[in-house]
Amino acid sequence: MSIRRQSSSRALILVAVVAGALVVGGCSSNSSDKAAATTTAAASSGAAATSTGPAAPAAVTVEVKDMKFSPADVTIKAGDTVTWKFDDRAPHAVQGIGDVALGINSPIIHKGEWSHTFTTAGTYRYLCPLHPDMKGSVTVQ
Ligand SMILES: [Cu+2]
Repeated sequence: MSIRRQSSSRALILVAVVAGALVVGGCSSNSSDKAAATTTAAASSGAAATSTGPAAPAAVTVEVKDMKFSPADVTIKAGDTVTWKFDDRAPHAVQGIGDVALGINSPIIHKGEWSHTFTTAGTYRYLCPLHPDMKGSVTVQ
């Protein structure tokens, strides 16, 4: 019984001390503490954006082989680059379908690579003009 009473009075003292510290802290340097906290948060979120955000463009490779694009449909983010890797018995090309895909126009390539960077969101369909059954698409988010 006496132990319990003692511990509860200790708890009361502890609460009073913490409350006093909060009041003192609030009075002495409230605005500068807030400013420091805001600066720290901004700095850490900025660092996170640098390491994992959209600043790092990705590269996606589409194989042009066995008379097909593989994978035929890819999804990327704006700013990413798609590289078509041509390695087939026959030469092929990548040609955009429709006005939205006007900039997608590779030369005819037998062995080699051609890249295009997509900066605007949308779905871009393309085909091989030499073999119109060969089709693919790039979806830019
Ligand atoms: Cu072809």
